Amino acid sequence: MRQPEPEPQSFNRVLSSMCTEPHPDARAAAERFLATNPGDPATYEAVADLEAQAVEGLATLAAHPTPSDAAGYVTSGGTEANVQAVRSARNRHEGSDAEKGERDINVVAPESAHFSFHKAAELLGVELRTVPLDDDYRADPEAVAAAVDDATALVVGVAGSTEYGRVDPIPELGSIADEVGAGFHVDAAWGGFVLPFTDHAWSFADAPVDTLTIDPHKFGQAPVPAGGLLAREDAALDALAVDTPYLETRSQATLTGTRSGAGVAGAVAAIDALWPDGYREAAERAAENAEWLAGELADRGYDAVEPELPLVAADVPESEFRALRDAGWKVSRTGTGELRVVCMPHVTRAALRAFIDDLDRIRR
Ligand code: 0PR
Repeated sequence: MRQPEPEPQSFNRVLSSMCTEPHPDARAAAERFLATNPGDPATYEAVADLEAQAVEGLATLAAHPTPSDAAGYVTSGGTEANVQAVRSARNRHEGSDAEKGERDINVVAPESAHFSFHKAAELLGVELRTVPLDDDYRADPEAVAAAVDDATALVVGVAGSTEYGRVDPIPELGSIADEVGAGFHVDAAWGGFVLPFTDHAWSFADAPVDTLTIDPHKFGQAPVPAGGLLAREDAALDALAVDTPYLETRSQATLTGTRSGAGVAGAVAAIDALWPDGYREAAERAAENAEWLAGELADRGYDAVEPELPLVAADVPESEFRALRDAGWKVSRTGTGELRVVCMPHVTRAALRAFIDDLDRIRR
């Protein structure tokens, strides 16, 4: 007998994810392009044109000086974008061609950097130097300055950290990278679609940013898979290109070969539908929800970390955390065990009220 189709994940009680319900236009666009491959642009021309639009849209969000000819592509996610940023910087680092393997190249990142940088370092044979944070979970510029040297190919700043939603001092980190001739990468994988509506300094306009990660499949409300890698100059992407003898196009800078045309089309449709007003509304609503939740948790005596971007962390005991999971809430924890709630667009005030009601019941 045929098994019933499994129900896809409902977002009702998902408070842990950095992904969200895609915009209906994005869902429809993704379905139309399911069988296309932007990795072969000479064959799949329509999706290749869409990818150029996606890059221009993302570059506009990230205040690239010339969005219409920004370099970049739609990746499979933030991990690929970060790996490629490290690879580009390694390949561009002075002397790296002649001396590969004979000299150690390093990447300096704050401890808050996403684990994709650890994957990158291992894959690419570079040393990852992680640097302690200040007492508000941001990169400490003095510690970064102490860690860099002339073998530093890349300095990383995080604009919207995975655990606490913090924005590193991006301009200061950019200056440090500049001083040692290193590249500078900003990971705005999650933060990139809310930061344009804040006064944080994070973008190409705010610092000497060489490459930047900004993912449509997170706050951009695009279907998975759609990450984004942007570069200030073509040279950053050229450093990734390999020859592709049997394709009509002569080279490929992406990490994967065949890629998701659905991801590309979905990203364009989401940006078309939501930039800027829809994203602004989503960002403002998320910020209000995060403030509200942090306040409710603090009122109940929990040690809640003041949200900077819409992400709330609070010291909730293990037993209560378990009981919330048992009640069906998808919540996660920081490395040090704090409850972590990501106020994505699908997270409504009503859902957060129900969550707090369940917490009150558990505490009784
Ligand atoms: N950079 C940042 C700042 C991120 O937060 C993430 C993902 C990435 C890069 C990597 O992006 P991809 O997953 O698209 O490759 N952050 C994770 C996520 O939400 C972390 C995570 C995973 C958090 C599971 C909670 C959780 O339950 O996918």
